[in-house]
Amino acid sequence: MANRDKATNQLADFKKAQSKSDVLTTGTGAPVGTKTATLTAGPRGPVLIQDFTFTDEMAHFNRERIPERVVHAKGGGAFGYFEVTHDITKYCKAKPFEFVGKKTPVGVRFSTVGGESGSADTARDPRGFAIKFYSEDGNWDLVGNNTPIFFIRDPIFFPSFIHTQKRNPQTHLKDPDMFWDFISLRPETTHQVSFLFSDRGTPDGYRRMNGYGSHTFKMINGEGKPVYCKFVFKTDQGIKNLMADQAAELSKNDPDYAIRDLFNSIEDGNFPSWSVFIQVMTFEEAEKVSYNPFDLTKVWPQAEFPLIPVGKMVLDRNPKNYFAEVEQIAFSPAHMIPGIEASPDKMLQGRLFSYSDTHRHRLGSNYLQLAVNCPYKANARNYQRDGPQCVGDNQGNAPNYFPNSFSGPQDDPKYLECPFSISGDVTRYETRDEDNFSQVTTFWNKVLNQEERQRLVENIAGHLKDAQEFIQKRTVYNFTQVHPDFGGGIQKRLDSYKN
Ligand code: HDE
Repeated sequence: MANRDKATNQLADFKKAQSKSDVLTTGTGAPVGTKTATLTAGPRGPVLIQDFTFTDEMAHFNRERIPERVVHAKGGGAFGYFEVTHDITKYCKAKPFEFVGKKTPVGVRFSTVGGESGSADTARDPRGFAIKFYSEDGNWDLVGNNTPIFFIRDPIFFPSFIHTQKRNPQTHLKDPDMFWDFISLRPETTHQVSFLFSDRGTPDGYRRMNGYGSHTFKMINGEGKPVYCKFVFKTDQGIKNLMADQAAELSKNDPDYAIRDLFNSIEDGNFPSWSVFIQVMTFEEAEKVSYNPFDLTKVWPQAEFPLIPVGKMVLDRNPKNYFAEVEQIAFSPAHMIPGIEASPDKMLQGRLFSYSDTHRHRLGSNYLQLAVNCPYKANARNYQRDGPQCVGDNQGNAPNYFPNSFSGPQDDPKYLECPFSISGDVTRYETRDEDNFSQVTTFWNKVLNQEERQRLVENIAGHLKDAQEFIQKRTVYNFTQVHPDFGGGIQKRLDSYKN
């Protein structure tokens, strides 16, 4: 048959791999006589309640849907490995970086942010870039995006920000007034909004985009010495973006373009890979830099903090079952391992609470026991017991209290976090005017070429035109702080929509 790609051929390939069909059973494993007729009194019914074949399946069917992710609902995943190519043990003792040549299994999920689970994965949106490293010291999750920065720098805005990316509470429609009202009231969003409406806001699938841990993290070496760091994953496939009209076309005609592209590429043996780098800043340097190194709306200029090569990430296995391995995979920035610790970045701090909380809501309190989330290279031993959907032996007959005199799991001071000192009063520090434009000005002047600037202006005006006049004005004002041509270009394009 003409150009049936591997994704389309999945069932034919499944059949080829099966020597014979399994015996059909109920959920209890009892073999089933027929799957084509309910049990009825007489040929015309009624159906007998004792028809367990029917009620067993129907009752499970009624409970198949779990809550979708409140953000990043639409996504695709794959599995593979991270391999060390350069020694960074002088910075970090974490197991995945133990020696050159070491391979650590990974699970990765790419996603959009605002859209529902059935929405288009070619929408203009940041892309989630989440990696689970299954290490011998437990699972480490680096839950990043395809952008090195984010819209806001204080987590308190996150629920409201996400509400503006979703649907109007009455009309249930996407609402440009919501979107641009928030964006223009919080000028710290200017850097990421410029990134979002640039060509990189519509990447061509998941393979041709970079990934960033975005936050500043801490790396601790074997002597207990800490440095600050950032993680960068540069695609080996080369950056490729869709133009706005291509993305709009695909959103209509092939809303699963990115998932299909990733699946087929791996099935065809064309394994996507990323070269992994870190940036390192000492604590002394952090005191001296002219900007807040923990401000998530800012990058660390690579001229000041060059990329240090670390390794390569390769994705060479598709999920066997999407729900089991992609819908259920649960990432959290709080899932850290010895050698990796949090920085004071307020957004990272806010995330440390949120992710496990949302997983307990979506997947239940034993979500870490699900196969795809289980730290299978480590040995989770603790005093957590019971709870719904408890999978496995519930830690068997070991003591369930601590301290104890009966060989229960013991703590070890060598795994203590690296101590750090803190100064300053405890209060609520407003961050609205903490230098919102210097780095996006560099983005406009030095990163974008003239055609890219033109498309950026076009893309913003094409969306902003549907917001109310007073919101347009406030928005244009912010972009004018970046460059008069930026705000002026948007205003000119907005005026042309009125004629
Ligand atoms: Fe998320 N984010 N986030 N986020 N995020 C979630 O957890 C949250 C932020 C990111 O493929 C949620 O499992 C807060 C930045 C990815 O499963 C939730 C804040 C970055 C994914 C959550 C942020 C991300 C999520 C919803 C502001 C890039 C999908 C579903 C403080 C550095 C992971 C879930 C996957 C998912 C909270 C902002 C990346 C609600 C509170 C910044 C890639 O817990």
